[in-house]
Amino acid sequence: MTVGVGIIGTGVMGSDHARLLAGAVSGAALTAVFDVDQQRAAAVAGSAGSARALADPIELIHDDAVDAVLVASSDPTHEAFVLASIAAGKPVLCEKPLAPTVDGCLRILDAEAASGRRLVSVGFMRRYDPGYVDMKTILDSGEIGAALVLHCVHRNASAPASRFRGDVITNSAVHEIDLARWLLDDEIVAASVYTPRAGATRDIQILVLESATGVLVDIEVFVNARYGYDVRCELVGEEGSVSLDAAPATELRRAGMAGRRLPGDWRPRFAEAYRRELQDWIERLRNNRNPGGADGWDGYSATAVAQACVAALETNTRQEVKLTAKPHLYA
Ligand code: ISE
Repeated sequence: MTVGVGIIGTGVMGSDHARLLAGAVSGAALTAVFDVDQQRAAAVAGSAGSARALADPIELIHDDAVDAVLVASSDPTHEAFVLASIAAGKPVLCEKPLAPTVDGCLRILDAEAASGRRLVSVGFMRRYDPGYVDMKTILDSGEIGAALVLHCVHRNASAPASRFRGDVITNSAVHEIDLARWLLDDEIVAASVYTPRAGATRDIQILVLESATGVLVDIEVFVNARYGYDVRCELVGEEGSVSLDAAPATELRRAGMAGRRLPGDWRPRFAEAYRRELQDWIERLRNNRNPGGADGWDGYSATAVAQACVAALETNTRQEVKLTAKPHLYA
């Protein structure tokens, strides 16, 4: 069975997913796309064989050629499209965040629980990155003992001027928030946020998260680092540590220097993670298995922690994260 996928939103990520579905993922066919920019949608449809550009996102969700929906539109629109997909009984992979507000995420959890089926996946693609998977395997094997501290660095070369304050957390650091929960298999219970030079710039922030079992997570997120896209992390355990450096593994030596070339943004760095994420989504749909990767609960929990971080930033206080009881569907 080939899974027909419809994509809502064909900007940076939507068009990248379209390219992967059309050329690098087996068992899937891109059948329909929608974008508020109809020309952009038509161009993406044209580059992916027989896909049609539709004029209405809800029509796309209900289209007979669409077995599963991929939501890659702007963050505030996610909730409505995920809810409409659940109402249509169709599996939906939503780019992060599941919804920007905690209430929006809770409405999605309620709708999914009422449908009685696991339909929702959230695009926290780092869970599929071979380096992070290796880190988790090492931690789970017990080789470095119990986790104590997770240090993370997340730098973007640049970010639009409109992106400051909370967006730095909800759009960028949210990846590390999900990663920490997944790697440690633990929930985050409290958050504090610091900015250098008495808050003169909010392009760079340090988030300190506390997990339920007492692990500390520090995240430096810097959205205007200028020199390139740079994501690193080190997990310190009682008996050793495991670290993940910036890709690629190759080192260039010339003109008196040795180093790695850094990409301009996240797409080259996480290309394999995106491909594996989509392949796994399709494979599980074809075999009638529950989706893998981040589920609705993970999407909700990441947004709850991100919002606590935003409140910590705004109020300069340590914020506790209070999660609702985990619904049985996600047990
Ligand atoms: C972007 O939206 C992403 O999702 C990237 O993975 C992340 O590294 C970047 O900071 C975000 O702006």
